[in-house]
Amino acid sequence: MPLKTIEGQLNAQGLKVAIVAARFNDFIVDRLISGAVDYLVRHGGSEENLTLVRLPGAFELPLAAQKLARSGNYHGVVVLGAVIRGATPHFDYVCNECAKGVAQASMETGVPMGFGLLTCDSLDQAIERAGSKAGNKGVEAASAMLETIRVLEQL
Ligand code: INI
Repeated sequence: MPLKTIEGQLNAQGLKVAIVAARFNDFIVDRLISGAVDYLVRHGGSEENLTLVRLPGAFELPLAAQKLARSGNYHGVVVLGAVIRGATPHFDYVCNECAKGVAQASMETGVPMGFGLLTCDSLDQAIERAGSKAGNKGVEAASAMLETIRVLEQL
């Protein structure tokens, strides 16, 4: 007997998406934004249906993501930022709060959110993940959000 399987088509046509991005480390985050936009447009989305919201840092991203999701105006949200470890434990607080907040906002609103927060030990690691050696995590976050939207439509 064939296994009943539900999967999402990677088709962004007609989807309204908010991209919530930090200004901190903007030279990295801008690459993540470009990757996410390029991915969505190449998968049938249109730039008119995309809204970019900029916030100071990763810590501020979840609240904006939650408000956008609650508005009912978006099928999904892509959260983008880059946290690079410094000499103090600040890194851990910012990363943890952002991850926790985005997960909570997505669960609470039922709106799929792609989590594209780089959490790196060095600038080199961030560069590698923003469109070079290790791919582009903005693309991955947009793809994960898109797939989740299309799966949830069928559940
Ligand atoms: N925010 C980031 O997005 N990335 C970082 O690397 C970072 N560091 O290292 O401090 C960072 N801090 C700012 C934080 O997100 C808040 O904007 C700030 O604490 C004000 O609330």
